[in-house]
Amino acid sequence: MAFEKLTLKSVKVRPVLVPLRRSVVSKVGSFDAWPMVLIDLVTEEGIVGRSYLEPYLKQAMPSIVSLVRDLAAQRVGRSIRPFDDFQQARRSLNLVGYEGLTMIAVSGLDMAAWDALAKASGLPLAEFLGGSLAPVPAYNSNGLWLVDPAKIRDETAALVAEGGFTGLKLRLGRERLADDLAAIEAVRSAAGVEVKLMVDFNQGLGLGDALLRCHALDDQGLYWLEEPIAYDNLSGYARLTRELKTPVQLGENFYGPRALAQAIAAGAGDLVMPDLMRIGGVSGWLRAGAIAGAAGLPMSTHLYPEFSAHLMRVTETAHWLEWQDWADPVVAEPFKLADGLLTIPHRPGAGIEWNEEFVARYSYDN
Ligand code: SMN
Ligand code: MG
Repeated sequence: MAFEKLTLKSVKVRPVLVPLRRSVVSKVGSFDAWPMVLIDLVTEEGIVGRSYLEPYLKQAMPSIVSLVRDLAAQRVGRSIRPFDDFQQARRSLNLVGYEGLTMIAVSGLDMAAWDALAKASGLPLAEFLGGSLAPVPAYNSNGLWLVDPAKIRDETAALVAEGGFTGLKLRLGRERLADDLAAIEAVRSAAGVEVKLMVDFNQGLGLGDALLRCHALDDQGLYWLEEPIAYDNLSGYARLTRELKTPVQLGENFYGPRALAQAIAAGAGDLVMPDLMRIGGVSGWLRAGAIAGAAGLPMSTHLYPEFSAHLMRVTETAHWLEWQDWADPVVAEPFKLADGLLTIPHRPGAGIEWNEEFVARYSYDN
């Protein structure tokens, strides 16, 4: 059934803490369970737009929940218009800054709003945006954290088998270069030399150490070197990008499309990978995608594989989807992968509904 417009009736915002099959051990933190904020935008017409946020930090959840609730409360009784809502929400929080928590809250609501509009039109989000459904190339990012290199061989085999993956992400930045090299060798011996091996330092190095470590790894045939240094050190990224043969990847910490434009202007990377929670949801992604496309930079995704898969289908320079199954426990019908490709389900919207039994089980109040 199609509707002429959707009117916001209420919002439901629920924090959950979802167990992880493999603990995250990285330079940005270690996590055994994954905090998520589930957002339901309920409309007068009966359509419910859904999205989730993954704010990494349990302690950030109360602020995000309250920001999302406050922003939504201001819109009750109004039509859902994502681009207008995006501008108005940002303007209303301008005086505490456009980035950080502000952008996270704006992004979560924006994704749920687009989901609602696509559902109301009866189309999967990719088709609603003017694209088509086709399998999306994905790499597996569900493991290979900063663990003992001796454990990596078995984990690699398991990760490949989870979806016939031809690309894997390995976290690097161990104290000794020799241990990073041992980890790379362990992945290759289990997955074969053809495997596309993305490596992520999670901003763990200063520029001096990054120059040394990345030059030392530059002949390893790695697919990309992700976030070697602090995300906002654009001149440092520009230097690494100029000096290294291996493509430099960044972007999961771009807050809004303008940050992407600034990184491109600075020559700060070869590849970009915005995160929906920080780039500004679907609205922010569409704008970022246009900028990356005009600059000719390949654009990959970060987290949020369900929404991201739809968006890859309308991104000119779409590159790789990062696959994580972390939301699967609370999603009613998790997305499926085979032969390294994610299949977008033929369902209206982004295709996520909640598994209420598990949402109740993992409900979290701090
Ligand atoms: C990452 C994501 C989530 C937690 C830790 C690290 C990482 C990535 O930066 O790119 O997947
Ligand atoms: Mg990363």
